[in-house]
Amino acid sequence: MALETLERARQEFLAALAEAGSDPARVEAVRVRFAGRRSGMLRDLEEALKSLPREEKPAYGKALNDLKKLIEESLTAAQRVAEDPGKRREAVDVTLPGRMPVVGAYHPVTLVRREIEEIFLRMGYSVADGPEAEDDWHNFEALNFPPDHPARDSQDTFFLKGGLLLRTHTSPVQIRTMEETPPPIRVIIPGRVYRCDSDLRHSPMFHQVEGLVVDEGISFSHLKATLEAFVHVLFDPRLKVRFRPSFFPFTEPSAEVDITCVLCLGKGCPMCSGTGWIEILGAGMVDPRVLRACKLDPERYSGFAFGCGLDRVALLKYGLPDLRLLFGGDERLLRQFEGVKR
Ligand code: 2NM
Repeated sequence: MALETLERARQEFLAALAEAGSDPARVEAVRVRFAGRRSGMLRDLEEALKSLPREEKPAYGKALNDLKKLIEESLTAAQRVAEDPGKRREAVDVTLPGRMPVVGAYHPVTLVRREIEEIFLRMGYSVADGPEAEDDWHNFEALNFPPDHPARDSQDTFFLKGGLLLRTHTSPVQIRTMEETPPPIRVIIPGRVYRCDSDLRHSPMFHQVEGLVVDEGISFSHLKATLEAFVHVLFDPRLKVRFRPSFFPFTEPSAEVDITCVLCLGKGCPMCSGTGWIEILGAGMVDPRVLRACKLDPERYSGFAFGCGLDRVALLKYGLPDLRLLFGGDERLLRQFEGVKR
């Protein structure tokens, strides 16, 4: 019976002390209530010892001593913490495992952009960038787009208030480069571009990387060798590169560039629609009219340029089935690229 009283007192004390937290006044109130010299609970419990039957005294006395010790030590610790909250740090269990930080992953488009940047940096190019909101001159006019070209229609291009538009390719940065820096020019320009186009294969925002070389004596063979080297480093040295005649307003001659299908190595498969080839680049010799628009003398200088969709390259390189995976923001896609560095 008496021992139960001690146990109840012990629980009452621990609850009160926990309640008091590290507030000095409340810790002091707990001390007075339980360990106060004149009217504390310990004093009453000591008093009760005297009136116990002799045979109960030893057990009660021992339990009472234990309780006294617990109360005194707990109060001392609580008072220390209350005086200086910094001491609470002493109670931290340093052997507990830490909380793991959430580690991010590079987006596949970032990975291929950086890989392509490295390849061209090693070939002596610089990486340039420019505004995504462009004017008509840099996006169309200087690139020799005729006034009635369909790309200049609001069906295809996002026009902004104030006469600007969202660039439809990164070529305006090439124009700015030619306007601002004298040859020799060797640059690549990665970046976001925008077209009014949205279906399974097209996103209104996508990524491009374009390249430009301008110097005296630059020929189509420089272009071929450059793109072949690029494709061999980026994908596979076994790939063949094929140039098909094409047309762009800003290059003459122009070509569409195919590579051997990276999946079947030319045998023919669903990815290349059985042809064994995949189109990945557009390219050509910079049109003399474009050079002239940038105040460069086409009699002295010639250049080549090329452009490539980064998103498609990312799908090809990482074997992803669908463009929408790149822009869906699904963490489960990104987690598959954890630890992939570039
Ligand atoms: C392409 C394909 C072919 C290109 C041309 C120029 C410039 F500014 F020099 F005229 N920049 N980019 C170009 C040429 C881009 O992308 C498919």
